[in-house]
Amino acid sequence: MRKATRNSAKTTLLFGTSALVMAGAALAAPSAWYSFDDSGVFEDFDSMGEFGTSAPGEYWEVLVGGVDLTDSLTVPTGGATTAAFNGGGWAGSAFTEPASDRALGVIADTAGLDRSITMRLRNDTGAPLTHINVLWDLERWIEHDSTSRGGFRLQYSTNGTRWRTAPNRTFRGRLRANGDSGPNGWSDGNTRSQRDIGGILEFRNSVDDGADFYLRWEGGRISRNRNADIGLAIDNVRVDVVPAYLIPGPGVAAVCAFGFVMTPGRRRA
Ligand SMILES: [Ca+2]
Ligand SMILES: [Ca+2]
Repeated sequence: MRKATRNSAKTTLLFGTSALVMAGAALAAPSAWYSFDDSGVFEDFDSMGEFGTSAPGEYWEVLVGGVDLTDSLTVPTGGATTAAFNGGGWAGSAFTEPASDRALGVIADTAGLDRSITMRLRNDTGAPLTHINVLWDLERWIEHDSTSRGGFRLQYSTNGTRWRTAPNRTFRGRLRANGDSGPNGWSDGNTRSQRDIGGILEFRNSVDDGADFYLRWEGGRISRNRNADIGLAIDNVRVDVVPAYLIPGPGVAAVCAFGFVMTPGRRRA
C-alpha cells in the first residue's frame, strides 16, 4: 500500500483560499492525498486491521446517508444497519481468508440512500494527466436478504465538488445476495466478488501537474430499486498511469495561461 508523504491541514486551507479557482466551493473531506506518479497507487485497506475504526490515512471519505463515517467504521455482526465497515475475515469468523485482509465498505438499510467512498489523489507525474487506469474489486461482506442487490459506479472530480460519472458500464459493479448466510449474517466477500472492475478512464479536462483529483464509488443511484441493500466493499484499488497518454515535460503551461503565479502547496485544478 502506498501512502501520501506530504500533506497538512494548513496546505488544505491554502488551497481553499484560492477563490479564483474554487469559486467558494467546499473542498472534499479527505484532507490528504495519495501522491500519484509513474509508480501508480495501490490500496488494499489491510492497514485498517481486524477491528480498525478509520479508513486508511486521511485519504478517504465514507458517507452513508450524508453522515461521514470515515472514522466510525464498524464490524457489523448481521442485519442491515446503515454503516460503513471494514470487511474481511476476523478471528472466529470461520472464514478462510486471513484476518489481515480488510476492505472498505458501506451498507444502507434504505433504498437509494446516498452512499459513497471517495479517494483523493494528486497528480505528481510531472505532466498533465489525461487518462488513468483504474481497477478495483467489488466484494459483498454482509447479506441482507435474497433479493437485495447493490453496487457502485465510478465517478471522478478535479475539485471534489463537481462529479462526472465514468461514461460506460466498464466502471460499474453490482452484486446480489444469494440467500446464503455466513457467520452472524456475514457472507465471505472474497468468494462473492467481482475482480478488476474498471479500465482506462479519460478525464473530460486534463489534471494539471500538482493538482488534485478525486475518485468516488457512488452506490445510491444503482442501488435504488430495492428495499434494502447488501454490504458492499471495495478492495485492491489500483490507479496507474497510461504511458501512451503521458505527456512528457513540465505541466505548468496550461495553468500559466490563466495568469496564476504558482507556488508549491497552493495549486488546484
Ligand atoms: Ca484487502
Ligand atoms: Ca479482499
